[in-house]
Amino acid sequence: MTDLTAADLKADILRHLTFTLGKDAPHASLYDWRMALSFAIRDRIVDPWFASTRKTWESGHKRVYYLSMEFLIGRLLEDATINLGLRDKAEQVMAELGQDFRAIVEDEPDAALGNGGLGRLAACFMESMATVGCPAYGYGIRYEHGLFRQGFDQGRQIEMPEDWLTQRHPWEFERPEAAYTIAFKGHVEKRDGRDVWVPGETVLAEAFDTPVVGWEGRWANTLRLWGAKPTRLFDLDRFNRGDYAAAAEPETLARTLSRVLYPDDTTYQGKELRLKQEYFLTSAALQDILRRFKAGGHALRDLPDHVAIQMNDTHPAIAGPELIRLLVDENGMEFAEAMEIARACLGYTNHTLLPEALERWATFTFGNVLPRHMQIIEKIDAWHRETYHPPHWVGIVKHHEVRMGELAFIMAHKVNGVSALHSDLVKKNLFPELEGLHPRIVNETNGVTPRRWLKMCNRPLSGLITDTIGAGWEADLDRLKELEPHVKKKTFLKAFDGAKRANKVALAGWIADHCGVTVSPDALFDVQVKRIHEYKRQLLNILETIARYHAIKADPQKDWVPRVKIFGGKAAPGYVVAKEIIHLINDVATVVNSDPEVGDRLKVVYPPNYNVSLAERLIPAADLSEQISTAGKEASGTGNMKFMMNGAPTIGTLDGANVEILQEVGAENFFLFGLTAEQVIERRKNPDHARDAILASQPLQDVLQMIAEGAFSPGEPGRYHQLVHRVWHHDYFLVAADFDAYLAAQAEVDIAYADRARWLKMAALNTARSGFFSSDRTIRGYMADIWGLESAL
Ligand code: 26V
Repeated sequence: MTDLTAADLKADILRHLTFTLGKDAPHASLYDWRMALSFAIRDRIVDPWFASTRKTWESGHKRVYYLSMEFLIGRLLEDATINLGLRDKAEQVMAELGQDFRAIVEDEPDAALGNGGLGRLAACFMESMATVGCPAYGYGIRYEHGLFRQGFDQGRQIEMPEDWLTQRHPWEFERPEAAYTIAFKGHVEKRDGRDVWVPGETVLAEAFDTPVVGWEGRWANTLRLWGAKPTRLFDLDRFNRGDYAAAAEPETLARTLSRVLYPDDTTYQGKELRLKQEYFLTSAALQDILRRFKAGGHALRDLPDHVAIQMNDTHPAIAGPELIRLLVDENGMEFAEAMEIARACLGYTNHTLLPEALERWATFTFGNVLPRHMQIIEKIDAWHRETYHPPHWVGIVKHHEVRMGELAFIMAHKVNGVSALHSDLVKKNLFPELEGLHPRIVNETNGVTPRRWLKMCNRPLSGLITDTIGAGWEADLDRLKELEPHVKKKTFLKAFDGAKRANKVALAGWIADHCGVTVSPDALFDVQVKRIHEYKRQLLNILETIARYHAIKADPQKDWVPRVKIFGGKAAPGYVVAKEIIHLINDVATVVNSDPEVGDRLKVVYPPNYNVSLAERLIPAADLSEQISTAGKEASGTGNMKFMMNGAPTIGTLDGANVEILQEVGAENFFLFGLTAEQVIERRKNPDHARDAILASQPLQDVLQMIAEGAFSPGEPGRYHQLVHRVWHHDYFLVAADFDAYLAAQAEVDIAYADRARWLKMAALNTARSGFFSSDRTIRGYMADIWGLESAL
């Protein structure tokens, strides 16, 4: 940790304000102060960063390369100050300079270079790899526009461009010298018996490095994001002919590659630009990896001793064929040896079982964009057939499609799922034949970084934890177990309650300011935040909300436990059904919140534009964590872990990592309901499962009738006819079948919440037993089981 004094820090900030920003303090804006502070903090990361790099070079330590199309990093300033042990000093110094630290922190744009879970996991992993001293590079794309900004127009989602890069990004270092040519298209020729790719297009990938510092600044790694640039800046011939717009075409074309993140993480579409982005990232990364490896003076056959490459889902699965191409075409290695080396280096993480999200490319598109890789893939497929004799329906290229899951599986020495249940389903349902031929599936249950998701976002609670068990739990999260003996003490529970309440009061203020809704901090804050998807069943939650509303109206005098239902999340722009659910939630909010008879008994709020920063605000203030996906569909979930750490019990199904949360926290501290993954499959065999469930449930009938009659769409009763029809007749995610069980579980929640002592104990035990879900534990698992390396600390 840096021993920088407050006076030093202040001098650094003022120096940057003057010499980097060119501003005189009396004229500096919030932006200027943020930049000055960020640069002063960044200066402090550089030392551990260089030291870590130097140490890795000198010891010849193996390195991990994490390839991901998404890194959902969020804001970096406060996180960096915390890991450097400078947070409180920074706050104090800024106050001395007349600046509000919180305002400065919140002025930073939220870097949303990812869709959801997969991208946020990559960001948590970067921080944990730095914390545990795992030498690593993250490789991704420096999207000019991250995930769209969400707004609501009369309850409907609208999408606006996100522009985090319109301001200067103080954390990155541009590396014009680290640039690689990325080729596309063209054809393959035979020359002297060798296959030679003659590309039709090229672009440049230029590196931008962001240092990622771990807890106490003991280690720092690099997040290297690639920006696309034209290999030829300008078409001078066209310019001279007076065609000025066309002259700039190469530039426009190239930049398109790193222009925008694909916002649809639910349905796979075989778009050429997406394939090009995937290859752009992967080829740049692999060229960089081989360059660094060669600079270390090693022979290529020793690559697996020095290099572990992790593919975050199949998006970078072209890494297999690309590595073979580089080894064979550019370094003269034989195919068989190249295969062996590539497989020893590569690992593949699967993050979804949803068939519609599994990547497959038409061989026509693939062969057109990457003709040489298409040849190599066919060769790999043939090699696999001849070596393992799989059944005829198993393979990489089938029905004129390249299946990226199979490609990734075959090219990796280890394949992993992201929770115990999910890994099991990957084995049994996704790759049963391949796993039978050559077993390689392991489990690495996800985790989240407790520095951001507890220490930073929940100061009242993390302060209490430190006061109770002492410092150091941040990097040794199992120590939260030491809270358990205190959970019996009234004084501790009271302090725990106080911390939660402080967060709820703060959130209530924010909701009043930003959503125009008044909520009582005494109400139970019931939170469901995640991408909107049918399988995540936000619909189940809003139907229960309507049932509650209906019941309150029927019996307003009953002793209701007041609730605030909080929703957050974006729908993919083309996902019509998800957008309809958003609209319904907003419509229900309008009706419920303006019903004077309901008052504080029920409120519904849906702040727009859920992102990492909003998660940091909502999760610490949550009383109840909604994790209600159809069993068998949520690979793991990571939001569920964040809620648990912050002392919010889960209402949830036996899905993803909920299973392990339940196991850790104990059934008495978890509101379990719903069909299991096996029962889901059984139930679907009855074609009338939804109808049967609806007819057996009066509350559900009432709810569906209210919606159908236009109770929430007064001017337009037909607005939700399709939605209601789908529940009756096409309820693939079993909302109806699980409805009554969910209602009952919610009633249990009310009873438990009304018993203050019982609730506080449950909440505190959730925090105390969340140690397993630190991403430090996850990373140590990958290091031991997949990457084969030890900490360099
Ligand atoms: C798929 C696609 C399809 C092609 C176009 C762009 C795109 C972008 C992302 C995805 C994959 C989404 C998979 C995903 O995010 N899975 C989530 O991973 C989390 C971390 O392992 C896990 O906690 C969630 O349960 C899982 O849904």
